[in-house]
Amino acid sequence: MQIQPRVFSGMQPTGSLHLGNYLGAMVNWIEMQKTHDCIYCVVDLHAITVWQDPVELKSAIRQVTATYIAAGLDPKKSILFNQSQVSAHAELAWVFNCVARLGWLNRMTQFKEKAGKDREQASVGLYAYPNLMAADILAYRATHVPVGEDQKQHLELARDIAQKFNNDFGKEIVEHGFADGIFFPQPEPVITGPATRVMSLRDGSKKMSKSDPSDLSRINIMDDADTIAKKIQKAKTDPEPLPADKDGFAGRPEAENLVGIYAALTGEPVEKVLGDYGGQQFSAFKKALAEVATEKVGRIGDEAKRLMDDPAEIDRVLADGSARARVIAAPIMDKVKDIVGFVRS
Ligand code: AQP
Repeated sequence: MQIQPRVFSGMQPTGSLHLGNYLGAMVNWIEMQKTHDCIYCVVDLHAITVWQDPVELKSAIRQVTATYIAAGLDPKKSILFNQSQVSAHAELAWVFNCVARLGWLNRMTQFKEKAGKDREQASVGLYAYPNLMAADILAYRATHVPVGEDQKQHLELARDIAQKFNNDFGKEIVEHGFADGIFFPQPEPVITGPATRVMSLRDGSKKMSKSDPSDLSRINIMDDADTIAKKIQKAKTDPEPLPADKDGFAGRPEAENLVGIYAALTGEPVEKVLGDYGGQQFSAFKKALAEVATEKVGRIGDEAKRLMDDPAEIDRVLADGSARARVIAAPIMDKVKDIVGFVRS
């Protein structure tokens, strides 16, 4: 049971995926399929850490799966599945609830942001979310985790949990045949590309997010061409023309964000975009941005909508992916139980 390079990542079915999810994470997922064994999950257990309407949740799970496939994830090559169908995630999360320390979770900034002022009313699941995320990754002993910048702190916590498990059970890990005393690897975050943190179109200091109450703040993959163009046209900017170089972004987060999105969508360096548009007004640039966004996002959205017409086929993909995920996770979970000291009969 050697540790081998393996990629794991996931998205929450808490609404339609947006440009931030795509550029921050999914572009790297698609690329890593070429070189690695990849497991991509629709993390429905994470979704219910805040209230989800059950009918909408079912639909969102299928929609996220359709978007994965439409964007270029190949269900024959990579494993695509929804988290709740593989019990190892919840089982290992419980073990990690007992490994992670309260002090570690207290430092998590995402919980503070999502719980807001009314912390007492937040679910226990929202608080323990990073432990479940560590379990998602380590149930497959995954080594690489492509995510956006906002997940960096959770990844560090997953590494701490892996390390503490290895330390706490060092003797047992060796007794169960892992001579170097390492059962869980230290998963590496893969946070690369020109758009690791895509910001809201309405406020350049906030990340683009599914849960932002304003739909104008994000470009959803499912948006039609007119809606995308309208959102870009209404995107917040400042009265100055576009800067000629990156230094000119100082104090102008909205300009930096729109140029970053354009660069990520076209594959051009930011310097080249500024070379072409520096000194021009936003109106001309927004027109060009709307064109590339409509072309790229529209194509993925159209294909996802087509796939959504056949929900039985999506469910079949999820069933197949879940079966393949269980084959990897079950023996790892058995070993965890042996190491921790549970009786298995
Ligand atoms: N704005 C973003 N820029 C770059 N990457 C982003 N990601 C999310 N927003 C951005 C990355 O997308 C992956 C999946 O995210 P998630 O669905 O698990 O939830 P999230 O990070 O909490 O994203 P949202 O859209 O803000 O959802 P809600 O509003 O439901 O919380 C992750 O790799 C994330 O880094």
